[in-house]
Amino acid sequence: MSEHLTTVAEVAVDTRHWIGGERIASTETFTDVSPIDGGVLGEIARGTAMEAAAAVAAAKAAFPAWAATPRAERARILHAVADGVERRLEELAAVETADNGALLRSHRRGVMPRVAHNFRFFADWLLRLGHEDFDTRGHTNHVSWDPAGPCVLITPWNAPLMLATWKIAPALAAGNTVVLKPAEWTPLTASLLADIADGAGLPAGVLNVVQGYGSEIGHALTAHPDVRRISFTGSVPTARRIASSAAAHLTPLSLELGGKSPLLVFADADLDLAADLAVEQYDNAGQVCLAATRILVEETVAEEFTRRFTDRAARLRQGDPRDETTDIGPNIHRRQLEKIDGFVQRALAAGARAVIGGHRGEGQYYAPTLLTDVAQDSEIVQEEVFGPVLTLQTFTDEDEAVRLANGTRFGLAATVATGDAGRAERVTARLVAGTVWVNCFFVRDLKAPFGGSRHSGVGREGATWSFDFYCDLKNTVTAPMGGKDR
Ligand code: TXE
Repeated sequence: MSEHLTTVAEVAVDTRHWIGGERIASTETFTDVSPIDGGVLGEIARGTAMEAAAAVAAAKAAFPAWAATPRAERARILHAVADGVERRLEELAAVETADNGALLRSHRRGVMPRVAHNFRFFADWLLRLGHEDFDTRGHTNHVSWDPAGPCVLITPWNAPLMLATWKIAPALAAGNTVVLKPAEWTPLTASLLADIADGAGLPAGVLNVVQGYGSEIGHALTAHPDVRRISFTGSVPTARRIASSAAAHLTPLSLELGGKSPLLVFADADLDLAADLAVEQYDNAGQVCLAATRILVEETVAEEFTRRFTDRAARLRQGDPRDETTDIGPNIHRRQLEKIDGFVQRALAAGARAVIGGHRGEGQYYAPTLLTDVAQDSEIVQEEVFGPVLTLQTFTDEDEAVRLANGTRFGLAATVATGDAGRAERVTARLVAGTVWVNCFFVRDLKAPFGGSRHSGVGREGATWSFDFYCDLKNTVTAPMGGKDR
């Protein structure tokens, strides 16, 4: 094991479940391994239907009191959780990097501060959440945001604590209780968050964290009759499984799924900016749902764009994610690496050309790859790879650009590089995507709705949209008291 790999022993992450304010072990465990060097990080409790039932029961028992807690008090506790995250920021960043291999500097400076912000934002939004009462023929309509009950949150490994707290913060702010199941490849920071929430005064049972495999405890949670909401971020096949188990009890679902987002580069674009935006898609080793993995370039500038892109890509430093100078870390898991390489090798065999990369690196790293000569209906253009693999296609006019951009089953995001404001307006209006960026990428505000169209998801998260999902909206119509005018 590398000498500065953070081990569980060093940071004292509890590897058991957190249910009803207590640490609970399982009879079986699974091994959590670091993608950096394969070092063992811990033996994690492998939950079953039994722990799923216990966690939902704890969430159900804690619900009435938490739902009845005044908004201001709920908001105060969520701010205290954010304080706790900030106090333990270094530890959270180090553990997350050891567990998922993403850059330590991003965790320190970007991700973990955003985790704290998630709690602050939804605590503050709760306090301004309201509806105008209105009158209907002398009757008063009053709309209230009633908490829904226990929520099951199932999260992935590419941005573990960030994505979990996008869900936890609004769910708790709304007055719900939560059972979180983090991905089995990255179980650690969720466990730390349970300690932080406990220290911040969140009552027992309001936040429960269970560990284990999706097909075991994950499935049991989503099929549980007492669960009132399920929010999931992950892959399309898993979303289908969750939707079918949720169907038994008609449990409302929010699904944030994958993407195959385009970056459209028009001839009138600032090509340096466009090349910077393209290279940025290798961030987090390409394991970003929003990544614009399909570069679509206007034919007349394709050669020049490619030159500027490859110049920049050649300067990327791949290596240990704990080093300040590293740009790209390892991929999450050996299985994921094999999956990435499978996509690339099949594309090459089908006639694609690797402008850069096209092969594995050492250990659990994949060489940043750009493939060209790819057909629109090919697997590499249509399927999410979730690794540092981009494709490049050319177009001759706006219509063709939009047709290629919209030509997959996904619709999560799109990025447009152009120097023409009129074109930006025309093109963005025609793109099917939950988020469209013009001459920028990854600028994200919790005030905005976030989510995907088509197979990229169901529902939107952010600000009021999150509360819409996590609340049972109720309209109370009151007749004038003592009124006889019926
Ligand atoms: O995801 P899964 P995987 C995509 C990406 C990647 C692929 C596979 O393309 O290559 O998915 O990744 C839990 N009931 N994304 O297999 O299976 C599981 O335990 C309940 C895109 O790791 O979707 C984990 O907590 N839960 C993505 C979570 O689902 C179940 C992020 C996600 O795992 C379950 C991650 C079941 N039956 C992967 N089966 C994005 N949109 O950002 C699994 N889980």
